[in-house]
Amino acid sequence: MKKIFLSILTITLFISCTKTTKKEKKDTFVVDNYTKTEVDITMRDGIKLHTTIYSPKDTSKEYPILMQRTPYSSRPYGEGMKTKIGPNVHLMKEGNIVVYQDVRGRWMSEGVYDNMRAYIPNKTAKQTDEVSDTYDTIDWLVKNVENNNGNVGTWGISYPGHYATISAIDAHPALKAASPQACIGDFFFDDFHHNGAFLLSYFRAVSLFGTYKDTPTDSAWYSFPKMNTKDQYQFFLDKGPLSNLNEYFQYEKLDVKTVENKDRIDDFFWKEIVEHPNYDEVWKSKGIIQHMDKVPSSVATMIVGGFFDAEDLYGPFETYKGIEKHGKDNYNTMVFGPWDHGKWASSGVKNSVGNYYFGDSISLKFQKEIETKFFNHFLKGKGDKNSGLPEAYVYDSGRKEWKIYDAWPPQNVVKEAMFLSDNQELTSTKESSNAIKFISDIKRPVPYSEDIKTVFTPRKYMTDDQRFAARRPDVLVFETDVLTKDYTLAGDILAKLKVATTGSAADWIVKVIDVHPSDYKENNDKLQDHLKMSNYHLMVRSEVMRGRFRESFEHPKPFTPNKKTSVNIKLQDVFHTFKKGHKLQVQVQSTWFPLIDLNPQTYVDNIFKADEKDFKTQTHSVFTDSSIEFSVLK
Ligand code: PG9
Repeated sequence: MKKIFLSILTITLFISCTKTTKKEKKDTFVVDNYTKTEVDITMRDGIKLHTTIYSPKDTSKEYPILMQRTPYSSRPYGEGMKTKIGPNVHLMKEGNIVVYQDVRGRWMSEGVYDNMRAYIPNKTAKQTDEVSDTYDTIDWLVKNVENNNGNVGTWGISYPGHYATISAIDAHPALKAASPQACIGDFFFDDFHHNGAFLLSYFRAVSLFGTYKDTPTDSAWYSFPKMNTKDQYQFFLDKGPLSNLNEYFQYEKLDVKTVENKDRIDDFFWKEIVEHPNYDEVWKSKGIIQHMDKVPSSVATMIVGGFFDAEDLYGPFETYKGIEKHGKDNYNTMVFGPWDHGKWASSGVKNSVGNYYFGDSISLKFQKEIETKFFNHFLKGKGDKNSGLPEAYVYDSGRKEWKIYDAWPPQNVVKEAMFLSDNQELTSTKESSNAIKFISDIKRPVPYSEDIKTVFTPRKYMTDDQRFAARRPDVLVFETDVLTKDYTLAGDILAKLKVATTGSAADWIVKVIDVHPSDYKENNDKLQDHLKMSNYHLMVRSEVMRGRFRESFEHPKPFTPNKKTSVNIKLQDVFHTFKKGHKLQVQVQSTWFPLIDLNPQTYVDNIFKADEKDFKTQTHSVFTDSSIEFSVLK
């Protein structure tokens, strides 16, 4: 017995030592193979941007420069080194010069930060923006970094993805490849707003970008409002009007104790959000999609996104489509997989979004066979259009398989309408134009998630089971019969609602759901305990339209009470096969809390300044000549 115990102990010790050695080995690759230098590169206006350069120790050959510009820091500064550098481990191990830069006004860089700093066309010699900062940085790098081969690539996810898009505008001639990934296109349609509704679920993230700093710093100068609860639904319901959140943006009162001046705001980003509720020049000037005509054909682009990305969907789709539209001679491709925000960079084998499992090694395959190939072709290889990569590499989230197309959306897509008919039916023909009514109770708004939690940014809800909502009287449900054959959506979805309200303001939310059969069994270890995949109502796509913006995001207007009114909502592209035996379901509702803020349901000029008295429960109607126009793959 004793011998057996000792041998088990020996084996256990051996395994743990091996693991430690293996883990330590993996984590020292950068230290073993790269040197790190930090420089402050001077921009044309004299501001210095802190730049960290990882160069291969093997100086017998030349390497491209892979650069990421970020507001999230190039840490570690000084002694330490990152354990992973570059877009993925393959590019790290093959050897590239990898550069990280703190953008103007962030972390160790000088200057004043501006969220989504507006691009200035035809700048004077001393005018600067992120395009000129990128140009000046690349110019310095190719002239000063040893062993570089004169070719530069940029990449980044989310905000860094936005700066990768920026890099391609009026690009430096050394820039040969850019991969904007989950790239922010416009803060009125990405992240903080969706079609004018404020993402209340981003409440804690505001301070990340709205706290002033006037000197370079290697440690965080901002802090986050303390909610002191795990129940964000109740927290925000109790808070009431958005103006009650101002007190969280008075720096010395981030942990709210007493409130002197209810309306004082120190956070410059919260101030911007509050003072600019409409799509005015402030937001317009910061949107980058309008400048996709300034991406020269000398820069190859690969736009990457996740079909279930809760943060940035508008950005990557519109960036790809914008370059397609203007850059007829550009090499411009897209990759969209079954991912949430940035998951394609994960080293994990199992690919799930929330409760829903898509398969193994999906991210790893992308990193090895697509992303690495893209950069090597344009930075080390021939650099012509024969990259061997497809125009569109997209994952059918219903069939759970990759497909390639020579255009996105695919050419063999047709628009097909389904009508929101009586008896909770989705029908291919308009049956009537009756009004289906529901009470939109601002004291009991529809939750966007069943989970009791507080988020920094929303994520998991994108594939959450929607049965909890389907069983509420203020969520209208419409569905097909059980499908007798596969039905594939490939492209955007346009909800053409005919609605009315007893009030003068309302939000409209549309969700497209894949209802799985009751005998569906693919349970997985990510599934929350109270759920089973049997009859799972998978949310495939969802979107909100703040009704005041139905005709114009710049010039909002009230509803006339009880008047039938058209509200169109564009839902971002999907690629999903509703398989035979499943049903396609559409849900329509008017609150989605606290993903988005509560609409007072009476018209006020600025919801961020609404009072308690403005919030009223109303009765809304959806008419059965409302339709949903799908992009159907034939
Ligand atoms: N787009 C993401 C984000 C922006 C702003 C706040 C929080 C998240 C991102 O950059 O990850």
